[in-house]
Amino acid sequence: MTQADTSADLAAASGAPSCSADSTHVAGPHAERLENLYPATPAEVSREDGLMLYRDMVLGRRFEDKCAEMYYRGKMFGFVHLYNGQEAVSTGVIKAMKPQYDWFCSTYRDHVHALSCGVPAREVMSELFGKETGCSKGRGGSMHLFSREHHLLGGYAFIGEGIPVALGAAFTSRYKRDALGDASSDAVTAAFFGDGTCNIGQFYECLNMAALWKLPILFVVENNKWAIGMDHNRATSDPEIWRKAAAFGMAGEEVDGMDVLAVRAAAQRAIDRARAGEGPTLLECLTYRYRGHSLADPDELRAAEEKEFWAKRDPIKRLAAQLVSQSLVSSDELAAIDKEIDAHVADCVEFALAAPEPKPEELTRYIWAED
Ligand SMILES: Cc1ncc(C[n+]2csc(CCOP(=O)(O)OP(=O)(O)O)c2C)c(N)n1
Ligand SMILES: [Mg+2]
Repeated sequence: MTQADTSADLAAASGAPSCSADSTHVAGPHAERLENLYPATPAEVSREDGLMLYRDMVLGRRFEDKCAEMYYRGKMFGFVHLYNGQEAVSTGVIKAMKPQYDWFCSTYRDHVHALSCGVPAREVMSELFGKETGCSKGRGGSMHLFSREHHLLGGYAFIGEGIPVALGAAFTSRYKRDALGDASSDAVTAAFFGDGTCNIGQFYECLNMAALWKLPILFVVENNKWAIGMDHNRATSDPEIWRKAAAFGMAGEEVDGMDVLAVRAAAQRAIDRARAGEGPTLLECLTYRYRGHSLADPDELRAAEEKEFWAKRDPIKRLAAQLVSQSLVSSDELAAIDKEIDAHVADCVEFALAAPEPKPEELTRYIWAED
C-alpha cells in the first residue's frame, strides 16, 4: 500500500474527505511533514487497549469542552489553556508508562496530562475552581496542577520551567540505581512541552545533561505549530525539532501526534531504551491545538484552511474509526462511553461548585511539605 493510499483510506475511515495535495500545501510545512509520516498500515491494538485509549482521550476532550463552557459562562477565572486536538500525545505517551511509578511533568496546558496520569477528574475540576478539594488544594489553579500520589510533578506557567524538574526526577532514578545500589530503580520520566519552548536555553541545557548522564527521560515536544501567535516555521533555525537530538548524540524521533497508536508505539520504544539504561529520547509529536492559545485568545491569526486540515485528522475520530472498522467495538459501545463520560464530567462540575473554598486563615498552608 502506498502512503497516498493509506492517507486516503484513513480519511475515508474517519468519514472525512481525503486531503488533496492542495490543502496540504495551504496548511503549510507542518502539515506536509505530517502527511509524509502516515504509516503503511495502522498500528495494531487489542480491544481492551483500544477502549482504554479511547476513554482517556474522550475524557480529556469532554472535560476541556466543559472547561470552555464554564469559562465563557463566567464560572471559571484566570488563564485557562486547553489541549483540544492534542489528546493523542498525552494518552499515547502516558498510557505507555507505569502509573504511580514513572514520573510526569507538564506545562500550563496541563489538565489532560493530569487526567491521563490518573488524577481524579473531580480533583482536577475542583482545582480549576480554586477549591480545597483540588489536587493542589485550590492554591494552584489551572496552570499548577500537582499530584504526589500520581507522580505529576506539576504544571508550570513559565515555559521550559518543568524540563529541569523532570531532569531531576530522571537523575534520581539513575542515582538510586548507580550510586545507592538499588538495582530495581528504573522509573522513567516524561517531560511535556511545546515547540516554542524548544527555542529557550533550558531545553538545550537539559538535553545536554540528559545525554551526558544517559538519564531515563523522554523529552516530548508537542509541536502544535504555534507559540501563542508565532508560527513555528518562522521562529526556529531547523523546524524539525527531533533532528536536534543528533547534536547531543541522543535518539530522536518524529511521530504523527494525531495518531494515538503511533505515539504510543514511539513512546514505547523510547521507554524501553530509557529503562534499559540507554538514555533519553527527543520525541517530536506533530499535532495541533483546536482552540486559541488560551480561552482569552480570540484565535484570529490562524488560517481557516489550516484549522480544517487538522480537524480532519482528529485523533479521537481516527481511533474510533479504526476500532469499528476492525470490528473490535461497535459505534453504539463508543456512543455509550461518550455518554458515560459526559455524565462523569457533569458530576465533576457539580462536585467542584459545591466544594469549599480554602480557608483564609490557611492561606500559608502547603507552602512547605507537610507530613
Ligand atoms: C519564560 C517564559 N517566557 C515567555 C512566556 C510567555 N509565553 C507563554 S506561552 C508561550 C508560548 C509557548 O509556546 P509552545 O512552547 O509552543 O507551547 P504551546 O502553548 O503551543 O503549548 C510564551 C512565549 C512564558 N510563559 N515563560
Ligand atoms: Mg506550540
